[in-house]
Amino acid sequence: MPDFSLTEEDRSLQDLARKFAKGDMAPHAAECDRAGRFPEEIYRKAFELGLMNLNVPTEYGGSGLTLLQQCVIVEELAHACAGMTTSIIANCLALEPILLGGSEEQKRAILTPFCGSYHLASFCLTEPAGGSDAGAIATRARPDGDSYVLSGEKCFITNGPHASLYTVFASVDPALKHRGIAAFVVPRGTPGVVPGREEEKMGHRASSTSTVRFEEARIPKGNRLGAEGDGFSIAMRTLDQTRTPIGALATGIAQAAIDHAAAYSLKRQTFGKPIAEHQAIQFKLADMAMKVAASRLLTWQSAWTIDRGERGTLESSMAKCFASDSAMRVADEAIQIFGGYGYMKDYPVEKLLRDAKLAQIYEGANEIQRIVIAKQLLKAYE
Ligand code: COS
Repeated sequence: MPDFSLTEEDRSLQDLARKFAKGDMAPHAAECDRAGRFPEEIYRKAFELGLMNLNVPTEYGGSGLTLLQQCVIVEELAHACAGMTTSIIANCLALEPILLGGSEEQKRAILTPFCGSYHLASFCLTEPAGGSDAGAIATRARPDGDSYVLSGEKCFITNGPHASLYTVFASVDPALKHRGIAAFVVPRGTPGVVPGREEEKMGHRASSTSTVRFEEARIPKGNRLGAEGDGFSIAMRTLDQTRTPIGALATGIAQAAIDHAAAYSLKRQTFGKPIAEHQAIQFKLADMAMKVAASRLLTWQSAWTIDRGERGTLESSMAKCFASDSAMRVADEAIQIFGGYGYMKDYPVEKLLRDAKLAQIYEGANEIQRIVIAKQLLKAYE
């Protein structure tokens, strides 16, 4: 049975993240949500505190944290604002392909200067005609002498307009399907790299999302990660690593929903007593608490599995899928406990529902997670 008690170091990281979340993120969460403002000053501070490049080893200038430590931090940040958290952890997603597929020389040359000061990076896999079917991407990488020429369009790219580095997945040979995909590092200044307009989103409005177009963008062959056909495997292994923190993000949203709803239920009176004394409310709070505890356990179990060196494909999909489905239910019940007030923007719970929704969609829709889970499960019975 794994022991999930946090070490002193884990606890001090949790404290650091909690203080930053409460002091710097939470006071601006409603305003950024309403205005769709990208609070760069908060992201800079996250970088200065070592809360940004969490997965990058210290030898390349990152924070070098275990996945469990990353999850502990992400839950705290998401408790304050899931949108800001998405922008803060997008670097982990974008840099993971370099950690998994890059040579030692590439890691030193790319990660060390990147992590040395505040920079954002974007992971470019999804395309307008292909999100879930990642093996069918249409962006082309045409070899030409010492270069590749990239053409195509990526969409729903977190931090797209603000990134100084993109990790891009493109097909060198569409006939080979997923085996023809390669992964590349593309610096922002490359001619032909064109970030599109910011999307207007339902939630996560403090994060920025756009298309990124590659119009005959020429990049040196040395910017390819791994061999030509390694791209799909690099993308899948990246997502194995990064879906677990999405479980943590969803857990943070759900914990915030309980905290708001429980506090409100003790204050709000109906039929001559606080609504917390009505069983209808108690049953809701109890179900919400069980969902959050189970989400956190699945998330920590997945992180623990991956920290032990296992791939964690099954565990990360379970954590991401269960925690995000649970966050939707818990946020919904929090609104119900607030009644009409919960539907109003003056109260914090409607934002939680809008934010929870994205966790069911990004980093692989929950339908994809269920396919992955079923495939892994059935393997044991073959
Ligand atoms: N790690 C390493 N390799 C993996 C893998 C993993 N987790 N999952 C699959 N692969 C490999 C398989 O072993 C197989 O290898 P071979 O070339 O030796 O045959 C190959 O990848 C294809 O696997 P599979 O047949 O399972 O691929 P499918 O196209 O059927 O499905 C899914 C793959 C649906 C799981 C994948 O496309 C996916 O995760 N889609 C969602 C993408 C996503 O999350 N997008 C969000 C982007 S970030 S916002």
